[in-house]
Amino acid sequence: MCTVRCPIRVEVEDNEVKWIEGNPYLLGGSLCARGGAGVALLNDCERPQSPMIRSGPRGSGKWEQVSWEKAIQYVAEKLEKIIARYGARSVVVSTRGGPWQDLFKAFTFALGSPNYTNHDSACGRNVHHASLSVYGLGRKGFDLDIRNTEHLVLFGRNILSSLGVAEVNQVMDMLDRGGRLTYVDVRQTLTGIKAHRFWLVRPGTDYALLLGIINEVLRQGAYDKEFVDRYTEGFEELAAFVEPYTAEWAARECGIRPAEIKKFVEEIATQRPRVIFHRGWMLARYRDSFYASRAIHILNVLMGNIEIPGGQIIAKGAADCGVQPPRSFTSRVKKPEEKRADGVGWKYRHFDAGVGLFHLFYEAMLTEDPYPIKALICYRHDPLTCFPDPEAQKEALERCELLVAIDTHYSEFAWWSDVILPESTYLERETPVALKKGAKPYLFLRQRAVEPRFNTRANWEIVSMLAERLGLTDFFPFRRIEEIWEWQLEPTGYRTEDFQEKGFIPLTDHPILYPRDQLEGKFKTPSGKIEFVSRKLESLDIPSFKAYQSPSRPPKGRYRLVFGRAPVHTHGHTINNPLLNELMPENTLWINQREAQKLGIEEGDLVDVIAETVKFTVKAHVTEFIHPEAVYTVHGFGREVPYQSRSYKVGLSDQKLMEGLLQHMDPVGGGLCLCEKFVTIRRSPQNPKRRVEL
Ligand SMILES: Nc1nc2c(c(=O)[nH]1)N[C@H]1C(S)=C(S)[C@@H](COP(=O)(O)OP(=O)(O)OC[C@H]3O[C@@H](n4cnc5c(=O)[nH]c(N)nc54)[C@H](O)[C@@H]3O)O[C@H]1N2
Ligand SMILES: Nc1nc2c(c(=O)[nH]1)N[C@H]1C(S)=C(S)[C@@H](COP(=O)(O)OP(=O)(O)OC[C@H]3O[C@@H](n4cnc5c(=O)[nH]c(N)nc54)[C@H](O)[C@@H]3O)O[C@H]1N2
Ligand SMILES: [Mo]
Repeated sequence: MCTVRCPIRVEVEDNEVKWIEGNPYLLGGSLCARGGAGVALLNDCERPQSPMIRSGPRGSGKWEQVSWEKAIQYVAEKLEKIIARYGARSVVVSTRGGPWQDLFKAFTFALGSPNYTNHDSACGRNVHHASLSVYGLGRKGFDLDIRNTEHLVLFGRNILSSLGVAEVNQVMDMLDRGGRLTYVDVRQTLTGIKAHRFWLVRPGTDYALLLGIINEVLRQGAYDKEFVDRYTEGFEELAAFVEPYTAEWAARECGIRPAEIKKFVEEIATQRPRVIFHRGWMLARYRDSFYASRAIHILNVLMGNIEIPGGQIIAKGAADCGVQPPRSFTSRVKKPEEKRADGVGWKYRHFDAGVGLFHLFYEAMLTEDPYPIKALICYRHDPLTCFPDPEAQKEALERCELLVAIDTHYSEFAWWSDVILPESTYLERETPVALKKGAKPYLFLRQRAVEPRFNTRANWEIVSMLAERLGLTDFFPFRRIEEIWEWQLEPTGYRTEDFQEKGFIPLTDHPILYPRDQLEGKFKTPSGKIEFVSRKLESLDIPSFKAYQSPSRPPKGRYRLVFGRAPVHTHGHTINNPLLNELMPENTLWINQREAQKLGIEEGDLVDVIAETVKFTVKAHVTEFIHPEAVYTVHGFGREVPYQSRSYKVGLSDQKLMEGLLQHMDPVGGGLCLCEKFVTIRRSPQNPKRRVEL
């Protein structure tokens, strides 16, 4: 239902799911609406029920239902032809990241292609790269001990709506304990109304606010001098850089009061080191988000919140628990030495080459530079919903001879592709063993709760069939899940039965913290220290600090389009779920009251939201709790798959409005600047005429 993958416990009777709840040991039984709605996904007939091969032009909706043998044969033959003509490197495989990426990454390498990628340039890439530049550890390199913190500070991290159950539980416990919450957004949210302090800022000015806070922290001496002296590099340069960015200056830029920033810093001065500035994702969507994100990481370091309860705890792996890690599929293959077609690792040396940047493959498709890309396989990933400007994407996809979607739904990409390989839902399949890193690492896997309703297969079964047909059995000789589990688990000393009791295998019973006076070597930067001045960036002539540039204001009649999530939906793929659709069938356009008044728009009126060639008409939500420069909507709607009757053409699609943004990335962070679109708003002529009271 969502890539947070909250661990669940499922009750089954006669191959029917009767009850789904959060894992009692990890979540105390809690689950969100989406988790509970898994039952409706299972029995939903509006999902692909057998493999399908396109029989008309792309997107025409003409399909032939075929057997698995025929579908695998078709995909394999096409791949072989493409590989013979253009080389294995012309195949790109993308998945939604997460613990099972190992399987598909290994499959990509086994094919002989270096081009494995994922969704992240539209999600957390800037935050990830910023984290690497400061700590040498990626975005997931820390576990946040929110439960025990004194003060949680959130920049557009709408933690109670855009949620993971474990994190929500932690926040609620923290609030119950008397912890403080500060929330910064361009609109009010479910999280903001529980916060002690809510700052409504001008869109895109978080970097200014962060610089102002750093300036004030240094001015008040409200930082951990000992920690900074011992473990960091570049403090003098940081201090010199932030000098002009005073709290007064920042407050003006963001539209809040200067005294508020000072008071905030006075407060955290007494609470540190147990103060967490959440790294989030949202700050990855403006053109200076990489530097804003660095500023957040730097503030955490100034608080000295590393390796303490209530702070940021370096994520531990199996070795920290004295256990050998489970075997990975990538250990069975050699990574091809070829250059990546997205340029990451050679043309763009400052980016993490692990997954590269998906959107840059579109450029390679169009230009054939550095070489042609002819096949794209997407597993659990819907690029046409994930990336801006689907029409621009389709132009590039036209250059591909094979598009394969491995999905549980008709994604927008599946509908456009050549072959749909339907995966069994998470309730109907097993998954390989994975390791959850963190303060308390554990091993987990998924068991099949019920047998598949339709002619669908598990991810490992699909890989097994493809590997067999393509002669890649050295890489994937497995035919049964038990064989996979046993092979993976062998070095760990654990057995499959050990998952029975709790649904996971804890590798420790207490959080593991490194001694705070022995953190040398824990940061994987070139200097081994936390780098305020990044040696890697500087060696590539990229500055560690960037002068602030005020975001442009929208021209008259236009607004900055911002977006977010609703608690009951996951991106685009739950909109058609019968239960969740009932809870939230459509999205609306939030607009500031004064602006609405100028445009003659009242609550519930239909409004036209217009980009260049794209227009949507939806209901307006008029509120004083959104910045006048912004309009807001929930992402995922405006779908165009006719087989999904509940969601077909309902609501507006933010990504379709983002015309021209497909290659608009933060050049240093690699993230796409999804919040840099201005749209025109007007009251729709479709509204009934207003009666004039005489
Ligand atoms: N305009 C705009 N763009 C955005 C965002 C936004 O808010 N606005 N959000 C961004 C963010 S943060 C992210 S993370 C990305 C998300 O982008 P994606 O990762 O592409 O999105 P999802 O909808 O999570 O999942 C993609 C596909 O996985 C399928 N799926 C779900 N469960 C399973 C399963 O068990 N097996 C298989 N095989 N498939 C499954 C779904 O049906 C869906 O088609 O989008 C980004 N892009
Ligand atoms: N229910 C639900 N939960 C989810 C997901 C889901 O699809 N559904 N997806 C998961 C995923 S993949 C992700 S990445 C996370 C995302 O988690 P978040 O990043 O917390 O969530 P979003 O809802 O995308 O965006 C948060 C907020 O950013 C605000 N914003 C826009 N511009 C600015 C700005 O200039 N400054 C500030 N401070 N705020 C701004 C928006 O108004 C919005 O309220 O959620 C995860 N959890
Ligand atoms: Mo995301």
